[in-house]
Amino acid sequence: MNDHAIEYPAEPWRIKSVEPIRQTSRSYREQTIRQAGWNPCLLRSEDVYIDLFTDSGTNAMSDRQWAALMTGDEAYAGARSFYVLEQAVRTYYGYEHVIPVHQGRGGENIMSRVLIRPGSHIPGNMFFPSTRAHQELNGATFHDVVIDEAHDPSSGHPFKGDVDLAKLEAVIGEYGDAIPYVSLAATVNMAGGQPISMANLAAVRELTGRHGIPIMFDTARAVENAWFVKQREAGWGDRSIAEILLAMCSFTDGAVTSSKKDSFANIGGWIGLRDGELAERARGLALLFEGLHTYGGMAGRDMEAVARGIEESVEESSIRARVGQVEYLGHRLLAAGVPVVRPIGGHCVCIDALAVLPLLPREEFPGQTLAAALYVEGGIRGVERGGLSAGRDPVTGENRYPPMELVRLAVPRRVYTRAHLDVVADCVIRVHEGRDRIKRGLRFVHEPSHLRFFQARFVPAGGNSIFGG
Ligand code: P70
Repeated sequence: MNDHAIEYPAEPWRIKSVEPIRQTSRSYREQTIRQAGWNPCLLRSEDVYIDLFTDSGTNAMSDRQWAALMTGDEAYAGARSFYVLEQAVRTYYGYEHVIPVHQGRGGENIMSRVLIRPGSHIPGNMFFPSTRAHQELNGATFHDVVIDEAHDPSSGHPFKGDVDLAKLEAVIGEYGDAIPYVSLAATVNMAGGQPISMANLAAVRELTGRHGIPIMFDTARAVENAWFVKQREAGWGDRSIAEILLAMCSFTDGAVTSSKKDSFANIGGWIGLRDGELAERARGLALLFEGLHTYGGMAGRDMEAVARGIEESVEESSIRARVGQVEYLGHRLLAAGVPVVRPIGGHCVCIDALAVLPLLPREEFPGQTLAAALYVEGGIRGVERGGLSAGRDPVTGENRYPPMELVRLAVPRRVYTRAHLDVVADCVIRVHEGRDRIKRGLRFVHEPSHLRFFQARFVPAGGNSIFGG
């Protein structure tokens, strides 16, 4: 067990600007979730009390980031703000070539188009929906090579994002030349925000190096990963977060980053590469899909905000309080016997929906059902991370049911207070205690073909409501 940080630091900031939120009645929420097709994603945000749908783009920017917005250079070509962003990425992540994109998936699109050919195979430490969708759109097959513990919500393994080297070696043995790169994430979102260790990164680098296979890194939450390395991995406790981040990236050949996570920005992202020739090809595609290679779909002011956010993200007091807040929520739920993924992750607490609703068949989407129930109970919005998010197999068309069926409560950075998290914990605990009332799940009335969880609509499979008598 890794409950090393059961001390919850106070936030290293004070609040300068506030935004009202409102609580609604249960009957109002029953009506709104019905209108939203039982999909919390389709709710209006003003109908949500505490919004833990995502930590992406929902963070509070600092006064310095807001000030930086005013310094944005909006020149079409060669904006000063681009060079500010480029310098920040080079300094903190170490990639020589920096290509701005409008957000992470814009980078995934370009990276996938540049590197993948039909028939490619891509091993990775667990899938992420948008990452895998772009890989598959370009004709690749994804292979999950994460350690088994990552799929076990109750395993307390400190680095559930680690690659199983034997699994990776087997995929390399089978597909060799058809592997354009290994796709690594830090931290692993779908495992519940679980980190990859420095030792494992080094071992993957050594193995792929022998076969000449590059590593592409998803660094959306790499600062959170660096924090866990500092806390949990021998030899790294005395190193700064900035040093650890740079060391992590040094094992990789390139990165795609959504700046909407670690970097506190409301929009933005970038591709980082070491190879000049690859970067030139990526720039060419950025022109087509994002914008000129010195803004890539971002306004100059956004690039300023991201650059400033990168600097703030590696401040130790900042990352300590951020992860501490998530751990606070997780430990309150654990103490009340709610089954959540352990150890508590860097950006979210994930409820094990299969353990809460063991009688619901997977086809009725227990995770989505539980997410809807949390909203009805307390106006709390989480997101399903299970069968619905996994989508259908592109070849067979069958539903994919990953081993874990979770409801993710992602905590935006610098947005909610501990009192809000207590409200969330109390709500989840009440739903858990009354779980026997949830007798049936949901069935589709509208199923989109890509990233279906965002826009799917449902009706209760058992008739009028998910709540039986
Ligand atoms: C979330 C968001 C985005 C994300 C990510 C990782 C590890 C890339 C991206 C894409 C939003 C989201 C996106 C797709 C499906 C569900 C949720 N994660 N890599 O809430 O970045 O959003 O900027 O295009 O977590 O986890 P972007």
